[in-house]
Amino acid sequence: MNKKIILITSFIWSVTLSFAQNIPTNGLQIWLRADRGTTLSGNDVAKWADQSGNKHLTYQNKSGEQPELMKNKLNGLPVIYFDGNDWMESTLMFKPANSSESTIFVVCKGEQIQSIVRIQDGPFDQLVYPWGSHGSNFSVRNGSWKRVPAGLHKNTWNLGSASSSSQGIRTFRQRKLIDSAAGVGGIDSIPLYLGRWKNQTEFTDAMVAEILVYNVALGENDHRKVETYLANKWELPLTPDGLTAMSNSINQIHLRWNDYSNNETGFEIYRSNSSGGSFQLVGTTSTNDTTYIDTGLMNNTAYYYKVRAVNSNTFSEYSNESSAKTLLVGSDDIKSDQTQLYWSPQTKMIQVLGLDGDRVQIKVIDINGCLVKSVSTSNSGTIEFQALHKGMYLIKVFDLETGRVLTRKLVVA
Ligand SMILES: [Ca+2]
Repeated sequence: MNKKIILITSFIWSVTLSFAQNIPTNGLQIWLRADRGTTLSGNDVAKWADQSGNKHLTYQNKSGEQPELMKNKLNGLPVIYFDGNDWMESTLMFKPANSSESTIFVVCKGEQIQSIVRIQDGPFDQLVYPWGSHGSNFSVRNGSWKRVPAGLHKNTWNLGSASSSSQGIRTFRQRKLIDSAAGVGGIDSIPLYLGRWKNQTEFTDAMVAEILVYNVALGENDHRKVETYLANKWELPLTPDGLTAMSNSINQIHLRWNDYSNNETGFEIYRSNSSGGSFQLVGTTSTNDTTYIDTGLMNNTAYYYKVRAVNSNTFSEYSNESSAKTLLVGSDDIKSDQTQLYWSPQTKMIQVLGLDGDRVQIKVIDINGCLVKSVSTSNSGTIEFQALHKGMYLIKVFDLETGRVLTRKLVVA
C-alpha cells in the first residue's frame, strides 16, 4: 500500500517535472505555482514562495488581506483565490532588460481579473497584466501609456500572456495573438504586487493557478514552450490555427486545421454566411480531429468558418476564418452543352470533348469513393488520358472559372 502511494507520488512528481523541463529560465524573475511553495495561515496564503530559483518572497501579513488556497480546483491541483480585498507584495524589484522587456504568463479565472500582476510603485512606470475593468488590457506606462486588449474572458479559465519590448507589446490568450502595439522603453526598476497595488481601487476577484514573470521578451519558441507547459499542466485547450475550407461538391465543404492541444474533448465548428458575420455552432468533433465535413449546404454558395478547441475547463480562442464556395448544380454540360465525356474501348482512353479553354479539373473516382486520377487542363477542344482498370467510375469535370460541374458514370469493361 505504502509502496503504491510512493509510486503514484513519484509518478506525479515526474510528470510535473517533465512538464516543466522545457521552460526557458533565461530572464525568469519569479515563478509562482499554486501547487507548490505556499505557507498557510488557516486556509489563507501568508507566503507564496518563488520557484524560479531567485528566492523572491511574496507575502501578505494582514490576515484579512491574504488570498485563500482552494484545494483540488483545476485538474486535481490547488489554486489561490483573491477575493477582491486580497493582495500580496513581493521582494522582487523588476528591472526590464533593455529598459523595455517583459513577458508575463497568468492562469486565472474570475469575475474581476484586473491587477493580478501589478508591477508598479507610483503613478508613472508600470507593467500591469491584466489591467482595467474585467482585465481588459495589458498596460505599460513609462511617462505615456500603452495599452492593448488582453482578450481574457470572465468566469472561465484563461491562459493569458503579455510581452513588451522596444519592438512592440503583445497579448495572447490560449496561444492566440490577441493584439499588439508599438514598442516601449525607458522603464526603471519597479516592485511587483499581486492582486492589487496596496489599497488602490483596482482589484482581483479571481482564482490564480500559476504566474511566471520574465524580464526579457521571450522569442516565439520560448513563449510557446511556457504556454504548452501551462496548458498541459492545467488542462487548458490551446487555439487551433491554419483552418482551410475547400469544396469540390455542390453541398459539402471540407475543413482542415492544426491541433495544438493534448486535452481538448473536441473542436467546435462555427459557420457564417458572411466574413466576420454571425457565426453559429454547426458541429463538434472528437478529440484530436483535424478535419470536418460540413454537409447539406446550398449549391453555389460561399460559407465562412472558424473552429475552437474546448474541454470542460474552458474554450480556446477561435482559429483564423476560412471560406469556400460550393459548386453550382451542373447540367450535363460545363459551359454550352458542348462538353462530353467518352471512354473509348478501342484506345483505352478517356476523352473529354468540347472544352472551351476554361481551367478545368477532371477527377476520376472509383466505386469506393477514392480519387484514382486527377487531370488539370485549360486546353480547348478535346483532351484524352489513359484509361483505367476494369470497373465502374464516376468522372467529374470541374470548371474552375464558372464553378460548373459535369458528372458522368463510366463503366470500363
Ligand atoms: Ca489534440
